[in-house]
Amino acid sequence: MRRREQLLKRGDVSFVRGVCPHDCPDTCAWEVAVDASGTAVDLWGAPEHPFTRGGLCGKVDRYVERTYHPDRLTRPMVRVGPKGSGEFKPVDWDAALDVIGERLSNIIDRHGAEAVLPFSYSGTLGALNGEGMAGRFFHALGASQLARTICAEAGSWGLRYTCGTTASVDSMDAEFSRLIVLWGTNTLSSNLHFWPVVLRAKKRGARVIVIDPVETKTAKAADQWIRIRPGTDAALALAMMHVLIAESLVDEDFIREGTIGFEELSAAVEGWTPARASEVTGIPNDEIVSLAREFAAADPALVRLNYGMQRHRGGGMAVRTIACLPALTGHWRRRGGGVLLSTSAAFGLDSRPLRRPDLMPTPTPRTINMIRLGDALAGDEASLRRAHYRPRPSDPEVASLGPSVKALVVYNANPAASNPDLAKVREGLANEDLFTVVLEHFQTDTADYADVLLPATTQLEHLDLHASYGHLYLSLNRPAIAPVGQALSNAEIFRRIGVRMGLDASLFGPDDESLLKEYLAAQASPAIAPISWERLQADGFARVDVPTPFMPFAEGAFPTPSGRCELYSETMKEDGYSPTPEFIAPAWMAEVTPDSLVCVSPPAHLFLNSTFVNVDRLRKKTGAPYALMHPADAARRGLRDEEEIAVLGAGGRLRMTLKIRDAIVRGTICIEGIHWPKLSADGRGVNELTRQRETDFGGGATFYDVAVRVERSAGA
Ligand SMILES: Nc1nc2c(c(=O)[nH]1)N[C@H]1C(S)=C(S)[C@@H](COP(=O)(O)OP(=O)(O)OC[C@H]3O[C@@H](n4cnc5c(=O)[nH]c(N)nc54)[C@H](O)[C@@H]3O)O[C@H]1N2
Ligand SMILES: Nc1nc2c(c(=O)[nH]1)N[C@H]1C(S)=C(S)[C@@H](COP(=O)(O)OP(=O)(O)OC[C@H]3O[C@@H](n4cnc5c(=O)[nH]c(N)nc54)[C@H](O)[C@@H]3O)O[C@H]1N2
Ligand code: SF4
Ligand SMILES: [Mo]
Repeated sequence: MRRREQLLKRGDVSFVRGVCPHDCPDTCAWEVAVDASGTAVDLWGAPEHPFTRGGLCGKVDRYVERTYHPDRLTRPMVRVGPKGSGEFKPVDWDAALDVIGERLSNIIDRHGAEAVLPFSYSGTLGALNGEGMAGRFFHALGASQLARTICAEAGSWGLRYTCGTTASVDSMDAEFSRLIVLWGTNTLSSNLHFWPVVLRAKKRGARVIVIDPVETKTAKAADQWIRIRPGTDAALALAMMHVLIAESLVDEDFIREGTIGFEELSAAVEGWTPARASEVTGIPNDEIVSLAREFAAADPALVRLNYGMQRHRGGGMAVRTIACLPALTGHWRRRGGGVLLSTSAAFGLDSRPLRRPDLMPTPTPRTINMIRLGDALAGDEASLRRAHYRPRPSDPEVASLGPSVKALVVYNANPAASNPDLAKVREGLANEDLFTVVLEHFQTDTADYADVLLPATTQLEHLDLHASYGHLYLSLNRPAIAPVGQALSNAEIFRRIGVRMGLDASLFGPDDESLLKEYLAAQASPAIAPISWERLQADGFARVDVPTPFMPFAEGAFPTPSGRCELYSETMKEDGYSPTPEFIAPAWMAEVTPDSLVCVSPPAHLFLNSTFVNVDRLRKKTGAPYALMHPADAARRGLRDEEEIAVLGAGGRLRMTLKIRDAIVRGTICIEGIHWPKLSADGRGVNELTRQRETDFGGGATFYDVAVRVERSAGA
């Protein structure tokens, strides 16, 4: 806090409370220092926030630098060069809105409103500038709906089938755990502020185990690293349950009162001996047995599971299987025990008052799965059919396909870097027939394909309200500075486009503050109802009103159809799945040949998805893209450390440097992301290698489930 004290002495600096907008579980509260000229000079984590505790991360520490970056988009622009060339000329807002209003209206007249597709994800998690106002606009328009599946669907469905909700425990209660299993998550990079909680638990004597194909920073800092083959987590969990049941390490009372389907589960895990799981996962037999025993003995154990194991064909079933573990051992009874994925459901926020789905026409417009953007834009019927959202095997094929996509409006997302099957995405975006509007801070790979490129404000410049998926605090972000250049908030941009298109201005509210106040006031959830706007303004954040400790399943009551933890789920059966846990082999297993490897591509420490890649200092520290490979795999191919290699996948060929380390499971390579293709030497990105294939539950993305080949680069 030296920075704060020094600035306080200057006297001409004021401090504005806000919150980090990024898609990160930590949702840090921050304070921005603004000088007399209205310029932000610094920012830091709010010291009084129980989860933030005064520190941001290495990325967001650079948020002021990113905000005033010389490449910031500051004026609306229209395309002058060929599609994808990134050549634009600045125009004023009126002219830009004229073009958008006219083109969208023409498209709707000729093809219907479903020909317009919004494309967005989590560039900001703000209630208003995320999907709040955009949702309202696209609902009123009757545009196609987008299934926002790129990140978290498989696991959410897996937990809901099993426990009825994703709201399970308070992340801060991990302090009271005796065994923390960090399963498919790189805490020190992607959930940094959970680490101090882990350390507090360690001080009380807890052990920490990381289950990951890669020896990440987190794995290095843990007591034990269990190296697992990608996509095989369900097999490990099945074998753990096999041991728990075979050795009578279960909590019979909890099973009787708090679960249904123990008999069926026992039958399902009977054949899953540790020896069989060892063959599938690559984890030694005795390591599996001792993990199960240690899990049972810990009083209590917590599985902090995140997204790593979800990005595979069987990702949903993997999470569903792991979620059964604490019900067998009764860990839910004790503070700090259970399975924790996301805390957001505990907020009980109702997004409808902002997004207004009631404005949609009937029948409701079709829904397109975002991970199939490439298919959605391809223009042929078979591809469009595949792009329709069908999250479960029981979902029938759609009867009517609807029109081809003629207009795409992208905000809070960078699909030309972050979507699977980039070649197909680029091909779709390059179609001269497609009218594309992009709202952005920077000229990303996606922005290069825009017909109209609009400058959006950053979190320093607009008002918003934030829930969190990593803790239990609701936060208000107050604007600290005036918009940079002519940037406008997403909310204001959609308000203006809506009015231009002849929608009733009163639909979009008088201003952002009134909308957010109304939204908060409309919340019926008992967790939110006691939190007033005034309190958020004064304090910046407030804990949702749930009990401390938050242990919703402690008595064995779960919000499932049976009211219990469903080891056997009738709903799953109806939806077309096995009602009991099972191992669904990852897609790569059927594809690997003797010379191929499976490729995982988790986030780089200093990037936030594709954000911050253009902040020079962070990109230089991260270095150019590289692939991590086990020494045995490298030796077989005659490859040397630090040499140039080519990685070949379904959608193309990437050049990068090879790093040979004994820090990854054999048969796997790891390429951290998400670098901007346009800033990489070969103009290509890691998602050239990934495919438009859904997870078992919820139609999620399978980024870490691809087979690739690696060879010495021809250019080397
Ligand atoms: N610094 C930083 N933080 C971030 C992000 C970022 O880009 N950068 N992104 C944010 C977002 S949007 C998200 S969704 C989260 C994601 O953060 P996490 O939940 O941590 O998930 P991932 O980073 O996808 O993967 C975590 C780990 O899972 C491993 N893994 C891959 N496949 C498997 C598998 O089959 N089984 C197991 N057990 N492990 C596997 C990877 O090697 C990786 O180390 O992080 C958020 N936080
Ligand atoms: N290979 C591989 N691919 C992945 C992943 C992986 O692990 N491996 N992770 C996947 C996951 S989990 C996710 S969540 C996705 C996310 O992938 P991306 O779409 O790359 O997400 P972000 O980088 O968070 O944000 C996207 C854009 O939103 C913009 N933005 C931020 N705030 C605002 C705003 O207020 N207004 C407007 N108009 N724009 C704003 C930012 O400038 C940024 O360019 O990537 C997925 N892709
Ligand atoms: S990205 Fe995550 S860790 Fe970094 S400041 Fe934002 S919320 Fe905190
Ligand atoms: Mo994500």
